[in-house]
Amino acid sequence: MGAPGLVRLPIVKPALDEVRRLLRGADRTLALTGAGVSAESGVPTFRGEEGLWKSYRPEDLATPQAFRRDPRLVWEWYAWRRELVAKCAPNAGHHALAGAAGSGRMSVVTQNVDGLHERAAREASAFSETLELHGSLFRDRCEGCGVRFPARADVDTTSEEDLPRCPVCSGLLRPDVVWFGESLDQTILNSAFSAALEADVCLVVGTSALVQPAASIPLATLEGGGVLVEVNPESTPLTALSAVSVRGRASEVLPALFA
Ligand code: BV8
Ligand code: ZN
Repeated sequence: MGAPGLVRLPIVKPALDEVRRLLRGADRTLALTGAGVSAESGVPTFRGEEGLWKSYRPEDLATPQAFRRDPRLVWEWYAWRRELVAKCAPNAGHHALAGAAGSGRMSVVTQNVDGLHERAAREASAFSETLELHGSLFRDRCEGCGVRFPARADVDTTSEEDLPRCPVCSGLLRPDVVWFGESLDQTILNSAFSAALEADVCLVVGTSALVQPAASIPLATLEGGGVLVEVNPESTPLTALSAVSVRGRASEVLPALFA
């Protein structure tokens, strides 16, 4: 008789029950998400094994200096990401959050620029506006006059002369995302912090909690007397501050939490 096969203990179950209890008791919940919530949709994370930053360094591409130095290279990276993300779809994690947000008891703040939370909300025909802290891959903005446009599908990055130009002032267009060293939209940031301050639970999903000021938003929930719950296969600087930290993937854990 061979040794009994190793049974995969449901180590997550007690944690899930505790999180469900916290969510049921919460009048207001804020979900803060990062690239990990989109990992199972096929969108590469930033710092993971196959991370976006592996092939490029943030200093080289996601900064205004990089864009001034080599707008063609920066546009090439964003055009590649836009094409890749356009083929991705929201996963069960996005849909679970969209459903919970549709009930009006949760708001979603994301660091992601992939638009997948918005798409999940539209598919759920749940009106729940996602606060996009770092902008959107699918909008362009004029470097000159600041006017914004829905992103054009194909960006010609053959040469600097071919890069997209503003029809209003002929200024160079750029992706409407927040680069390192750039300030976030103050209105969006204030809304995120006040939602966190009022939240009974801040559900932190799929972020390495390294990028500021986004990583400080959950601390406002603690200041307001609320608790943190984390969903991440790995630990992060917020793990020690979390009432529960579920070691799991967003597309499995979130549906289980809101089932
Ligand atoms: C600012 C848009 C004020 C672009 C992004 C020196 C000079 C200037 C600024 C600074 C400085 N030193 C520090 C700063 C602040 C800087 C910063 O935070 N730097 C860090 C790196 C130390 N922040 C800024 O510059 C911000 N602006 O501070 O303005 C100012 C102004 C002038 C001068 C001084 C200050 C602007 C930051 C915004 C940058 N833009 N994105 C683009 O996308 O191209 S940030 C980028 O990183 C993405 O938005 C991404 O979302 C974000 C954070 O990464 P994560 O989402 O956490 O992703 P990551 O890969 O790291 O982690 C994934 C996680 O998921 C992991 O934990 C993994 O375990 C987990 N996971 C994996 N699979 C799953 C999963 N979880 C669940 N389920 C799974 N299946
Ligand atoms: Zn313009």
